Amino acid sequence: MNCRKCGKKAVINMRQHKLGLCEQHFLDWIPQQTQRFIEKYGMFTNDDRILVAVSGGKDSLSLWDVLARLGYHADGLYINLGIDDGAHYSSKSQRIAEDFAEANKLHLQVVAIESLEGFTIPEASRRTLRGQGRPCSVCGLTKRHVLNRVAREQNYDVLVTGHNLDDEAAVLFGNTINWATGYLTRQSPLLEAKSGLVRKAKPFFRFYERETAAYALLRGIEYIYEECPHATGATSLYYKELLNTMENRRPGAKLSFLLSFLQAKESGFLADGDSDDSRELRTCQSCGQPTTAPDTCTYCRMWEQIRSRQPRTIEGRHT
Ligand code: Q46
Ligand code: ZN
Ligand code: ZN
Repeated sequence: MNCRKCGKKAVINMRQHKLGLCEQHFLDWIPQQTQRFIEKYGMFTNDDRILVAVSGGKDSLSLWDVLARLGYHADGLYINLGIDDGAHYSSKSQRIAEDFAEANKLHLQVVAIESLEGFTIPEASRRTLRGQGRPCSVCGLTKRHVLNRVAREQNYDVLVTGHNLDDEAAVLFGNTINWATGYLTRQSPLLEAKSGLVRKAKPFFRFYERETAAYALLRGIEYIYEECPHATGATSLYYKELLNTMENRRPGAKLSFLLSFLQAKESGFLADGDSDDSRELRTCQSCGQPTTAPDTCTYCRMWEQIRSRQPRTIEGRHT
């Protein structure tokens, strides 16, 4: 296939768009499309201060690169989770994020969970029954809390994440087969700010994972190839595989699954009654973040409990 713009040999063929592009035109196409999505969904403007959640992976670094190329004021936040047994996932991804920021003269701040709360995520996970031995539940809650807290305390207008179409379609698939209507109502490329929760946007939500990977590769962006070691066996990876099988049979299946859902939602498919957004938000007495709990938020209660417990042994007993 040849590039649709210049006729040179295409380096990427996007079957869902029936579009082939050469390197140069692909590297122009990604920012152009990103800008189109930002405007179409009213995500942010040039006047906004943007905080990018940077993990050191291809999606977040490509997103940060694209936003900088488009002239947005975008700073990065890297959260060190302390996942360092074996593959040194955290130290490696932090080094990659820092090198990227330095090379591109971008501002990156680093928050280490161990310095903030006294334990790394794996240590914390061993001290709680939450997540049944897997650290992802502790990790997810902690990341969401810290991202919102930093964005809010430092007056950022919007928090952006590098979620791509494969991520979004997998989440949608999981929520659909479980008919998790509360989550379905909230699944959106843009969540407006409300009661202490900052605005959240996902400017890459319409790009396939292979497109963000190709962008990082062609732009020469160094990123961490390895997944977090705790992602192995995650249900979301299984959903991604299923969706890829569908995509191979019918190019564009993932994109149409997500876009049709967003359209259906727009036209009132999920009535307001299905939303748990109407729950009243109060202020956590300990950290000042919004919560539906009457006094202390789930995050503060979880870390309080983690600090007061002894680690579990392999057999699950307390030492
Ligand atoms: S939640 Fe789980 Fe991820 Fe945290 S422990 Fe690793 S896999 S990083 S997106
Ligand atoms: Zn071309
Ligand atoms: Zn709290």
